[in-house]
Amino acid sequence: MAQRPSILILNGPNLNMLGTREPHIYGAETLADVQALCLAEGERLGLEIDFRQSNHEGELVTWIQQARGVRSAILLNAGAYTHTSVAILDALTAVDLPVIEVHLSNIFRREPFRHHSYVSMAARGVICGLGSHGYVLALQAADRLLRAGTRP
Ligand code: CA2
Repeated sequence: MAQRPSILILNGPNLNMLGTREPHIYGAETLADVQALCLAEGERLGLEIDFRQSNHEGELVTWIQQARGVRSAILLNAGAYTHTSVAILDALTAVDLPVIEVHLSNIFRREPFRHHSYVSMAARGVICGLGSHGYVLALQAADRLLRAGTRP
């Protein structure tokens, strides 16, 4: 049987705190709940899911680099690094994979410093403001892109 496409889902700093504070912004689910949603949707779509979180910019960069030639697509919620990290942008640009950017909150309804994303420059699409359902939608979008065989 052919191998299933492998999707790397990366979560940046403080997303391990989901469900513990600020539920009015980020929802009441924990990151483990979001992971379970993604695994279920991956199963439904026939995708292998590798779901990770790190509070360290360099670790995220390393994981992105390691995805080259191994993964089929990357879903990324880079947390606050979204708005600051040229290093993550450079890694995403170099990896030559379709990238979908996800945010739980609608970053455009929040503070002005959240309105700019370095990640977006390397992303095929951006989903924000729909909570954990955004991850499910991003997986569906990745599946569709991969089936269409489009380039990053
Ligand atoms: O809306 C998103 O998904 C964000 O990427 C979340 C980041 C934020 O810096 C971005 O601007 C938008 C922050 C994640 C922090 O999550 C927490 C959850 C609960 C308690 C504390 C932090």
